[in-house]
Amino acid sequence: MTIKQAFISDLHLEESRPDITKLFLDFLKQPKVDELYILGDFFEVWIGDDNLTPFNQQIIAALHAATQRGLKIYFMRGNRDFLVGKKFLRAAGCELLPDEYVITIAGKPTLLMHGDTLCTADKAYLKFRKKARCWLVQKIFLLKSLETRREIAQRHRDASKSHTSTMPDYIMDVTQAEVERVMSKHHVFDLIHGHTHRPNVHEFQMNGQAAKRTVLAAWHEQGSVLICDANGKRELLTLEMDINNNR
Ligand SMILES: [Mn+2]
Repeated sequence: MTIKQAFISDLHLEESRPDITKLFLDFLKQPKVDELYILGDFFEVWIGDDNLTPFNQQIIAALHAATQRGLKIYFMRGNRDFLVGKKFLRAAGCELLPDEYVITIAGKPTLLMHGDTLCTADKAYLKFRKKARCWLVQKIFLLKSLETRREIAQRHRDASKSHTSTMPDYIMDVTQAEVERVMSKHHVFDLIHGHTHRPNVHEFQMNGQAAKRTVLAAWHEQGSVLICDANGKRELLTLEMDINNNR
């Protein structure tokens, strides 16, 4: 049996972008793949599994329905949806992946990541990340009312936007040394990640071997799905926005 694997990241799904939501839901109805890997920032923001807005429920129901039809869905957390928890995963039928996970694509071990931890020049973000990923900090946050959580999340997003816009370009991209450190640690020469919104395939030499880093595209103006088949063929599927379905 030939297995087809699809990789997406940085959809940043939110209520105010029904165009992107529709692209994803339409893709999910007939994905034509066996496994779907969501590599983080699937949601623009996730303030807790108990935030069951009609929008979130619609997404959960669609994911669940797709898994019922036989699609395996793997979910890796990003820097926007790191609070995705067990309740969401169970309801959506998705399996959680750790922040660094090696799978086999066409016989080759390939490392999957969201990509935020590769941007080691952004010290301010890494400091925030350390705090935000602490279980106690998360527990205290999740005890707050949904309204308070929504306000805090909005403040963080505003601060993050102004931080990102004032930082030089190279700081917001990955650090090559960190890429090679993590790849070496996992003994892989293939890496797929998102986060930077700089879709590309970077080929380089590592420990005397050819190595490859594939960066997935964000879903701002169109949808983007990397599809890999068992023979090593890779195809980039672009999903065009329906112009009649305006924002
Ligand atoms: Mn990200």
